[in-house]
Amino acid sequence: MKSIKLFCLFVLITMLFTCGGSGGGGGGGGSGAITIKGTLSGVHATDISQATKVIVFSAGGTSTVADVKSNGSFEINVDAGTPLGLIFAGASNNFLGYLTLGNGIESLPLTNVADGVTTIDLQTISTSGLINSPGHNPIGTEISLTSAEQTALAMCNGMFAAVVKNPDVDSNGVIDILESKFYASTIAYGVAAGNFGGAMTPTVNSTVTMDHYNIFIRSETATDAGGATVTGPSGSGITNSTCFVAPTSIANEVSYTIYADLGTSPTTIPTAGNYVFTLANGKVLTFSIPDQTQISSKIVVAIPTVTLNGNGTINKVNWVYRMPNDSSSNLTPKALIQNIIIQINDASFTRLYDSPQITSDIIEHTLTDQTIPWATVHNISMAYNDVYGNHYVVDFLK
Ligand SMILES: [Ca+2]
Repeated sequence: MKSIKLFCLFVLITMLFTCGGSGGGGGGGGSGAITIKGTLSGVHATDISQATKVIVFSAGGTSTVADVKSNGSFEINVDAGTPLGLIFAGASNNFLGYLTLGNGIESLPLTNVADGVTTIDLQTISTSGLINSPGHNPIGTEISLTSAEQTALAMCNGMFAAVVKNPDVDSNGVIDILESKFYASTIAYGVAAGNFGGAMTPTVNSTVTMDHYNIFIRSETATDAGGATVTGPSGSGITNSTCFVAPTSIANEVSYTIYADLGTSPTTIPTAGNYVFTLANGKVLTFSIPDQTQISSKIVVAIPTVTLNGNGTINKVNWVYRMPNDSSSNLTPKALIQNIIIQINDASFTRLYDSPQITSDIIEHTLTDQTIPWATVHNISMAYNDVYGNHYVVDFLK
């Protein structure tokens, strides 16, 4: 299986070059403007009364700031189409708390907003420590998500949620966005998801095999580019490991990767806990990676169906997105997915075909090269980015 690992690594690095870092802007609007509003209250009124600003930000680092009025109410205008974290700041730009929608969804997933919605009123927001819960939860009303989509979203928003819960990644007491900094982390998985077994649609394993992972961090501060080491939590197998400087096409963006240079990771999923990156300039960035032990059943898989021409060459590939253990969970692509690339390889892992990057609203691709014999195909990789900028290379053997 080592050859598959190395192959998947190559795919990941290829995607980095293609995508320009770790997901960039997180998809992008086009779904219209929305006003988010609410009123702060709750048992921790003393703390929350100190809130002077409400901030929303995307996994790509775009942000909007609005004032909290003296009566605790706020309104902030955002673009739909991208998940957003929502946090509160005090007068000294200190972090006071974040909005949760419950069940592990620590962001406003504005990727599948119902038609005609222009306002989401969170109503009275109750506070417990740093956790803020809306009086009105928009999931299921203004935001359309099935139960399966909520489960998948909770899994894939974990890395972004870690920054929502700790938006002062450099630990200097000031929310990074409010000091013109942005740090983010994403994850990439190589996944062995099933076999075609002679059919034109593969059989999907109910729990897929996580083959390896890479963790990416990125900074929008150019002076962070001098190199980095990382130490993970106990059991991670990562101690003072040198990070690989990952390519990015975004100006001033610095990206580091764990394990891109080694070709494999010490465990198939990262151990939950704090990963402390020490940069050559002395800066220390702490990212908390959430529990990944459910990923093999809660990951989204893109399942291809291949259609041949009369002469045995591949005509087109269609696909659906679903969870491995729930064949009925036909997921709405735009709720979870940014884009996908289809990669077809022969037995020596020579690339036979690369699709262009395909946006989530498209689930069929007719090959621009109609001369590839199905008989020579060894595997198909459905390599997609989720709406939080995480990467997944979902591999099916023939
Ligand atoms: Ca900071």
